[in-house]
Amino acid sequence: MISEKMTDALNTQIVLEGYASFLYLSMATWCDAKGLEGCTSFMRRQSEEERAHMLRIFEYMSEVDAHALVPAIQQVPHDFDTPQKMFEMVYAHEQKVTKSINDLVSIAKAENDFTTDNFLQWYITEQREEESLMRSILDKIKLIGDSPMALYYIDKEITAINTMELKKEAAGE
Ligand code: OFO
Repeated sequence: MISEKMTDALNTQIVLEGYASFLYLSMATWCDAKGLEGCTSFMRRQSEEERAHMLRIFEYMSEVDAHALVPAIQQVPHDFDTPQKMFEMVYAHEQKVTKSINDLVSIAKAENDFTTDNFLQWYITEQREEESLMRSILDKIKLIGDSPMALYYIDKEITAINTMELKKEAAGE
């Protein structure tokens, strides 16, 4: 059994992961409307990943006999201006998630809740990888530029990155 404070904090994390899943789905559909196929697939996959992150918390809470709450669907933005601005928003959201995970770990440590601390370590690694991935995408976009002509090359790069991520997933990494 975990504390009430930890239960509430994990439920707040569920809200963040669920929001990320819908935000990234909205980004996917925006990319689709712009004809950016690579970005669409990338954001669709990211959206699914976030849903999996959310469900992982549900499973953990069930194991420790805590009540996981299904969050309300919050309205997400529908327009992202340019791929660069969109990925900046993704990066900012991932940073927010990282901070929230770090706060959860602090609570777990303060409560000597070693089980939850152990559960959260997976998220620590995941967030490091996600932040690094988004930073590298932003670096590439900055190199290519964000002009209408550059969009084709950005989409090609994102297609290659997405293929790599799919390979990693298939290999269980
Ligand atoms: Fe689940 O928020 Fe990042 O990956």
